[in-house]
Amino acid sequence: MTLSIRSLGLAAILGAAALPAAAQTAWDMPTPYGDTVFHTQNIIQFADDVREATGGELDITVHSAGSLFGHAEIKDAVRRGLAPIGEILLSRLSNENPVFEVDSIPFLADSYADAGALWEASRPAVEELLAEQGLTLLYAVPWPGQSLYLTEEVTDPAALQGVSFRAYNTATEQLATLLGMIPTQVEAGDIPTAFATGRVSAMMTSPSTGVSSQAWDYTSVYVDVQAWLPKNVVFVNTEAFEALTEDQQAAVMEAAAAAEARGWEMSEAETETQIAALTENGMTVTKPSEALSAALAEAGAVMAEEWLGRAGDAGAAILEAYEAD
Ligand code: PCA
Repeated sequence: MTLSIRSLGLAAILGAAALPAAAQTAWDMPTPYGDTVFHTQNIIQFADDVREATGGELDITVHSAGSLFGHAEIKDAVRRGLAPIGEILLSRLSNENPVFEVDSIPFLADSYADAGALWEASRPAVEELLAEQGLTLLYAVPWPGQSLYLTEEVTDPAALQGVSFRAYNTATEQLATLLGMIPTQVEAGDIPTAFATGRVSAMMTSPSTGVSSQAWDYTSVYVDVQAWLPKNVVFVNTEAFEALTEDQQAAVMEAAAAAEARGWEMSEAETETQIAALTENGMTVTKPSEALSAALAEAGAVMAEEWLGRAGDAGAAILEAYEAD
């Protein structure tokens, strides 16, 4: 008797387990920046939204801070299907096409309104170039404006001559060179070590990255220029995306649109709070001198012209659409 009840229970459990379960998909998502960075927090929310909207059918695991693939490998990893989805700094692809770099030209779009207009003007071209590689763009979110971190106050731009400068893409390398500095590429996560070991002694980045890398430990002056707002992009391997059900695809697109809107708001809100955090931690927050502003503006103008030369008709079309906005 006992035995038969037990068998019955077992049969019920086995029966339940044998029910056709909804297809479960698990996606690993490599990202370059650390967990405390607002981009990463936004992505974690995106993954939660997707999980909820699909009733747990699509489960995205975020691997932050380059822990699954390094920043330089993420795009190709997703293109080759080694990871179905990922995030990078868009302008890191400038060696493939100058169109990817338009958001890193100093002073071309240095407010959220302008950065939004520039993204609207450049998004179709970016989308198309990624699509050619089997990648589907999901969304883009800008970093707060890029400002100068120095070990001492500089009013005369001549004082920058020979300073070793931390770069994160070719545009920041070019800017450093135009100002007479010596650029070295350093990933965001390696900034503290690069300063501590004397490899670099100046950088231009957002207040967000200044705070996440504790810039007050190795620089003392923040010069608030907010010269450009470079974007991170999130994209998916198109084949992996198309393997999802239609409902799942719609859920991903909806969560992506929400993440884009939320990310732009987070970014803008961070600008002030993270500058305040730099002050609280003892940094001197200053405005650039007239001479320094002029030197930066001149470098920006040189870069804009040089970029247009490289980007040709595609570049001109983006600038035209941007200016028409
Ligand atoms: N932080 C990233 C890119 C731009 C930014 O604000 C970095 O410094 O690497």
